[in-house]
Order: sequence, then structure tokens, then C-alpha cells
Amino acid sequence: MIGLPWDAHSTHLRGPAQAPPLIRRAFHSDAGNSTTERKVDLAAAADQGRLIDAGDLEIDNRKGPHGVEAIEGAIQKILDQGQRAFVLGGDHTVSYPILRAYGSHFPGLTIVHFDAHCDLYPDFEGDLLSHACPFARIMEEGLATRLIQIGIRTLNRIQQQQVDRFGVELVEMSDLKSFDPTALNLQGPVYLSFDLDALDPAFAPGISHREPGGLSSRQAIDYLHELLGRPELDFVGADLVEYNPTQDVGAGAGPDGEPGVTATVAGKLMKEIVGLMLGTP
Ligand SMILES: [Mn+2]
Repeated sequence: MIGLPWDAHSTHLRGPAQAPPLIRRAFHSDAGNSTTERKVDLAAAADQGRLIDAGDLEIDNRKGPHGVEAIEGAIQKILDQGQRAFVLGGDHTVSYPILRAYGSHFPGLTIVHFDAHCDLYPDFEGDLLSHACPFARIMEEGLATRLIQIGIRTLNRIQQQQVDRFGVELVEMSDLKSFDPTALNLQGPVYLSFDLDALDPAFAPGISHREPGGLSSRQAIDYLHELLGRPELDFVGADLVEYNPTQDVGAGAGPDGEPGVTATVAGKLMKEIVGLMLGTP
């Protein structure tokens, strides 16, 4: 696991660059134990050297391609060592350089993307690296064969055009009742990108763009298990992005205070996702 403290291309609020250490703290919190719902003991995995924390990448937190180069290089290094990355953002811009590394390593990649937003703008106010654009860059460069987006509830005309252009498979919140995860027939290498704003802001208020009408924590965990918890599936990497501590609630005061509500949700999702990547015990 590696943290990417970069949010210079956020469009509305800054803050996700502060996320990685806070999510890690929630992940390691003594308030819970280290076993996932699918019975993977993450502390044991760490003791066995199967789960390694590479810390946070040093990135100059300003706009520019330096961040793309740094992140792509760091992820490439992890993949070259035969390892797989679980990445803590950062805002959603980080998914583009991550997928540049993954796309060259894993031909035929499928991306499962949880989000309130498609993040498919051709550019946002002239910025090609905006956190509103990473999946446009990813699909333009052919870094994935399939892009499946779940939780969408902000589809406008320009993004609908991009959905049609790239053949994106959409599961909008308004269609969730008829969503059958098994019908997606996931195959080959699969990468997960999880934006915390896929969740309803009642569950995860600590984000930059609150969009009501989202998934519950329980729905998200169930979909993750159903989609990615199959032993025959090659689940090769994941990111968890857009936690914004400046918008979170319920954090205890002081350096030893309890993590905020959204940090706790992020820590829980991190546990389940890492557990699915490690497979069944
Ligand atoms: Mn989003």
C-alpha cells in the first residue's frame, strides 16, 4: 500500500492530499480488529510480508505533469517487483498515472469504478489533469478494455457523450434496483477505483463534492464482495480516493483523537478491499 498526497488538480476544495495518514490511522485503529468480513487476517498478512506499507510518495503538491510522472514511476516500480498496489489518494487525478502503469502491465484490463461522478470531462476549465477528467485520459490512451462505473448520479450531456464515445458501462443510482453484479461477467485482470463520494454523504460527509442519493456503506461493501471476491478473478490493484479531512465530522480532538466518521468508513473499505486483493486465507 502506498499513499499519494496530491490534490492540486481538485476543482472545488483542497484537502485530499492530507488523507493517506488519516485513513491509515483508521485502518490500524484499536477500536476494531484486523480480520476482514471474509476472514482475512491483515495483521497476519503483514507479519508474513504479504502486505507492505510503502508510506507516502513525496510529491510537490502543486499543479503540473511532475505528479503524473512521479506516480506512474512509483507504481511501475511496484509492478516491476511483481507486487500489486493498493493506493490511498489524493484526489481522483491520481488514477490516471496509476492506470498508465497498470495499462502497460496488464493488457485487457477492466476497471470497476465507484463514484457519484463519471470523471469523463474532455477537460475541466482547460485543465486536462483535473480530477473531473482522469477516465477520459485513461480511455483515450486505451489503458483499459472495459470501464464499469457504479453509483453515478450526476450525468450531464457532455459526459453522456463521453460514455457513448468510450462504450462505458454505467450503473446509475437511479438504475441500481435492477443491477445484477453477476451479469457483468467480470474476467481477466480487474482494477478497482473507489471514490468515497460514491457513498451517500450521510455515510461519508468528508469529501469535496457532496452528492445526496448515494450508496450506503453496506451496499458498497456487498457490491465489492460480490464483484471482486471471487477466487478465479485476477484482482490486480485498487485506489481509494477523494477523502477530504477538512470536511469530515466526528474526529476526536488532539493528535491522539479518534478518526473522523469518513476516515473510519475509508479505513473499513480499505480493510475489505485489501482483504479481497489478498484472497481467501
Ligand atoms: Mn466523485
